[in-house]
Amino acid sequence: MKMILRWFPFGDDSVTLKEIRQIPGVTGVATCMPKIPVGEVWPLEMLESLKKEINDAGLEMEVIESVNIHEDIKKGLPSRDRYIENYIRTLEHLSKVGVKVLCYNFMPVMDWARSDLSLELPDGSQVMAYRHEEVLKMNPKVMADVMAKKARGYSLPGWEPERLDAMAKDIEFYQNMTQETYWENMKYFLDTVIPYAEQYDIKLAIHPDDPPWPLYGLPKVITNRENIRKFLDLNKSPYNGLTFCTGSLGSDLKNDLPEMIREFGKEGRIHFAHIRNVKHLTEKDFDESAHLSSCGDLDMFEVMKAYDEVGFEGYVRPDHGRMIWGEKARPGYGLYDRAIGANYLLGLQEAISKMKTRYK
Ligand code: DNO
Ligand code: MN
Repeated sequence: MKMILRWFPFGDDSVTLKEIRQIPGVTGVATCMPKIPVGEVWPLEMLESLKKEINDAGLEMEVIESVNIHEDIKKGLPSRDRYIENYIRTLEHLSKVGVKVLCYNFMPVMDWARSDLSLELPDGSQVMAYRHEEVLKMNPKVMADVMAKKARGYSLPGWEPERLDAMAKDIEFYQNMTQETYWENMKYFLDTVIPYAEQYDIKLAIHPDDPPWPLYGLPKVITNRENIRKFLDLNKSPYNGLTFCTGSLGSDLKNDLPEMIREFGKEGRIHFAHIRNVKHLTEKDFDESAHLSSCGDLDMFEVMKAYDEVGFEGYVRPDHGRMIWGEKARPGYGLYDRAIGANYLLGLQEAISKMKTRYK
């Protein structure tokens, strides 16, 4: 497996490429183009200069996380064809700069949800946290109504009424759509794009929904073994694969992660592994924790052993870390805890593979 770290370009990250290069065993980054509006083509020249910057720092740019999917594609609107065409052109450009894996998600309206981006634990570290009841109260539909009544022209930054209104309208749209239609829209996207992914030799790797259960009546599809099987069967090309995120899928304790890694990994459908741990307070309330097995509910030894068993040769990154040692960084994406995580995972991997070959 190739160990990489997520890195945000164009001065958007407090962590530098030079620092990433100094983490033992890390050979590249997963990066993105945050300035390009969703649905537009990523310009080749920008990708070329980004690749040069990353390569000059001694790192590889073989993974992109993410090229986001325009909402019209998820909604199945007639305008989706134009956005899918743009997606394909972006794929073509990515192939020209040697990208091998593209991570994306197919979550409606919003990416992952948390109630707290910086919850302080007794040891002084800060983590992202999820409290189900609080997240339910953040429902943009409800918030939009409350703001309309109370705002009188003022609003908190990021909670502007227009923004909430638009989100509320989107949510309503999906509430009137059956889950089956959502799956069909997904299939339409995959069947159009995957032949190009094959041609350009870029593996598509969908990220699971986070949390892996329904919120605000929105469809959630990449949540468990059964649904992932259904997703992989929508288009059976090996280029239609997974970003297997232990933190997202592990938020539902019913998911047997090592078993799922063995099943999908054996079939060559996992292209990118996100590894992080979660600690549950109740069935649906959890804190993101340090990577170590003893710090959370997930058994990282079993996770790494499952990857070893299936001969996983894809990319792996330590997912969200805690904020420690006074670091000020993007929540989940500080340097220190992710560096510790990467080396813990590499340590497990070394032990597992040497036990196998040296002490049969
Ligand atoms: C959380 C992260 C995600 C991921 C996006 C990919 O587990 O890995 O935010 O980056 O969902 O599109
Ligand atoms: Mn993840």
